[in-house]
Amino acid sequence: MKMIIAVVQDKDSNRLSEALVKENIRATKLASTGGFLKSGNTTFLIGVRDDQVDSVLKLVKENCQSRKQMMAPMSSMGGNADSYVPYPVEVEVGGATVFILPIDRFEQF
Ligand code: 2BA
Repeated sequence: MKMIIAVVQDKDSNRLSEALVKENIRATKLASTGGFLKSGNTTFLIGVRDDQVDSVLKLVKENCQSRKQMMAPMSSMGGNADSYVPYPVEVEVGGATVFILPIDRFEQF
């Protein structure tokens, strides 16, 4: 078994959950915050059999798109005067950041 952890943009999270439910894949959605932009994103925990990993990755790819986002001036460059950026910076936020971890043991009670 594998645990797929996928960080996706909030705008894509409903579409992805619907696609997972439709394919009968169980998942947990967590409200999360990006460390860099400090804005909300969604983290999915998806526990699946090894042979389901590729189809889940396909669903994530199909339902999550990358977008450009503006970072407000000085919102995350360290917060001191030396690193102050007086203009908004455009950042490309990926469709999904995905981690795939082995599961040692799975139990449900
Ligand atoms: P954030 O940390 O808010 O990052 C949003 C986007 O800002 C990133 O998109 C990247 O394009 C840019 N960015 C992040 N750190 C940067 C830096 N130090 N310098 C310049 N630009 C930077 P993505 O890479 O697609 O990441 C989207 C979200 O996925 C991240 O939101 C974070 O919540 C998560 N993430 C990405 N890489 C991760 C990692 N290695 N571990 C844990 N979470 C990660």
